[in-house]
Parts: sequence; C-alpha cells; structure tokens
Amino acid sequence: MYAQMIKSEATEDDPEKLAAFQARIDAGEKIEPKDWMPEGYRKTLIRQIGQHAHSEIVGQLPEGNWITRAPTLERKANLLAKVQDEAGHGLYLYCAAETLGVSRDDLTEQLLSGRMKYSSIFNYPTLTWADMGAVGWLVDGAAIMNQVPLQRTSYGPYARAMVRICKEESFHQRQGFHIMMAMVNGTPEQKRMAQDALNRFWYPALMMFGPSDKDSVHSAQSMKWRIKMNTNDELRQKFVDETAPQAAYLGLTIPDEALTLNEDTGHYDFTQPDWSEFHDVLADNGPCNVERMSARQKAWDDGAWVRDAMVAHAEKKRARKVAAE
Ligand code: FAQ
Repeated sequence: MYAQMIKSEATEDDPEKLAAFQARIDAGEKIEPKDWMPEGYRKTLIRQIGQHAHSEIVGQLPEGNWITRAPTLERKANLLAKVQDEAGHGLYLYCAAETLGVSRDDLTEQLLSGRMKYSSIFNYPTLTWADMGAVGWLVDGAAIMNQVPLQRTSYGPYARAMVRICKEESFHQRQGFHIMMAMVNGTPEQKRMAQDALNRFWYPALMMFGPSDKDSVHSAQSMKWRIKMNTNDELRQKFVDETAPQAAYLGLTIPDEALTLNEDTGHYDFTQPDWSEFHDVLADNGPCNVERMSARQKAWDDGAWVRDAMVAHAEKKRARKVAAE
C-alpha cells in the first residue's frame, strides 16, 4: 500500500516539480521517503542501493570460506565479526531500499534471476589465508573510498545507512592491513603469499569503481542528483594514490610496471584494468559467478520455511487482534 502510494505519486515528472526537486538537491537538502521524487531518481536509487546491498550479502562468501581455517582464535574472531558486519550492512541497505517502495523479497528475486547485479569483485576466489588480508586491505579499502562520500548523498535513508557502514568498514580495512603486516613479516613463504594475493586482487579492486568515466552510463545524471558524489575515475585515482604508499610500506610490489608518482600532477600514473575482463565478469563468466549465485539460491530456498513461519505468525497475531477488538 505504502509502496503503491510512493509509486503513483512519483510517476508524473512535470517540469515545475522537477525544477523544485533539483533546487532542493542543489541546496544540499536531504530527500526523505515521503517527499516527491522523479521516477528516475527513485529507480536509480533502487538500482544502486539494491546492488550495494546484494554486494554486501554476496561479499560474505569469499571470506566466510576462511572462517573455519583462520590461523588463530583471535584472527577467527575478527574475521567472524567482519563477515557478520557485512550481513548487517546488507540489511541496513535493504531497509533503505524498502523506503523507496520495493520489497526485500523483490530485490532478492531480481538478484537470483540475474536482473540485478552485485559487485564484480566477489566473483574472484579466495585461495589462501593471505587473501583475507588482501580483501580487507584492498576490497574494503576500495569500498570505503566509494562510501565515505556517499554519507553526503541526497537520499536521507541511504546517507544515514552509509554513516554506520563506513565506521565498520574502516575496522575491516585495518584488520586486512594487519593480516598483510603479519604475512610480510613472517616467513619468506608467507611474504610470497601476501605478494601473490596482491597480484590477484589489485586489478579486480580497481574494477570495483566501475567503468571509466567515458563509458559510465549513469554517472552524469547520478551526480546531478547527488546519488553519486564523484566519478568512477576520480575515486579510482584516489584509491591508487592512497594504496601505493601502503604497498611500499608493506614491502610489496603492485603488479603494474607503469605505476609511478607523477611529480607534475601529484598523482600516481597507473595502468587501467583490462575492461574486457570486467565485462566478462558482469556477463556471468567470472571465476566464481556460478558458485556465488548457487550459494545465494540455496540460502534463499533453505530459508523459505523461516519466511513462511514469520508471515504465518504475523497473520495469526493480526487475526487475534481483530478478534479482540
Ligand atoms: N560490479 O554507469 P556506471 C563492498 C555496472 S560494497 C558490477 O558507472 P553506476 C563492501 C553498473 O551497475 C561494493 N557492476 O554505474 C564489502 C551499471 O550497470 P546497470 C559495492 C558494476 O551505478 C567489502 C554499469 O556497470 N559498492 O565491497 C560495477 O553509476 C568486503 C555501468 O556503470 C557499491 O555498490 C561493478 N564493480 O556506478 C563487502 C557502492 N561497476 O546497473 C564484503 C555503491 C559498475 O546499468 C566484503 N554503488 N557496474 O546494469 C556505486 O557507487 C555505483 O553503483 C558504482 C557504479 C560506482 C559501483
């Protein structure tokens, strides 16, 4: 009912309403769920927040893979907490998306049928314990770079979810870096594993920011609406600039011979990822796409009885209330 109300109000995009809406965005006001919004704004948010939520949920799988094999009790507790945090992030984001008139069930069905995406990065395997370091350091590092500006995004529920998520992501990034520190200061074999993890995760991490600006279909409109605060290339550059000195500190080599600090620009020059690999992963041909989706499908199917029981319980409660009135 609430969902229908939001939809029907938002469908007519008349120029006066659009101009007033844009003026609110330009003035830095937050848009709240019951406010009028253009249909395109609502749809773009559902796409981006939904994709983000799915990424957090699917993103538990590569690290969940290592919980039972963590080298110490402390590492295991940290990793367990991190993976649980990612589940929590998914839930905050599904809640934010629900305020736009789409149900969580709908979003999950769109993910499972391939109509909605999740981040390309989670289609890569985690082969060794060093990958837990690389994921925390690079994947959470890239996620923070993208998400810190989103705390100022124009849609209130999304911006507020992001504040909480960012606090937790910085712990994740630190625990990843801490694992890398331990590996590089360990045996030569452990250092080799850390280098190997960096070699495998570097370009997939760069791809997380999305296609280059000239190929980004949504950036211009999303930035006008302050759904995105920076372009994909701006954030990728910022990530490289911050991560290159960290790799040097670890004594590791970023797998890019062209990576150099450009004295004129103050930024690192670097080699772009292989975009054909990115498009392949998006077309479901990455190393783990099939495995990831079958794990999500199984979880959805196995959880059906819980969802049915919750609905039955709510209905019974409602019927009892009606009978008592
Ligand atoms: N993977 O026009 P643009 C995390 C798609 S959270 C897959 O530039 P846009 C935490 C894009 O959807 C990681 N698809 O798109 C964690 C569009 O296709 P569509 C997720 C991608 O939306 C850590 C098409 O390409 N973070 O990691 C990707 O303006 C560790 C054209 O692209 C977010 O979702 C990609 N990498 O910009 C969890 C942050 N890039 O939809 C566990 C919020 C692009 O038209 C463990 N999202 N595409 O079919 C955003 O900031 C944006 O959506 C971008 C993409 C920047 C990802």
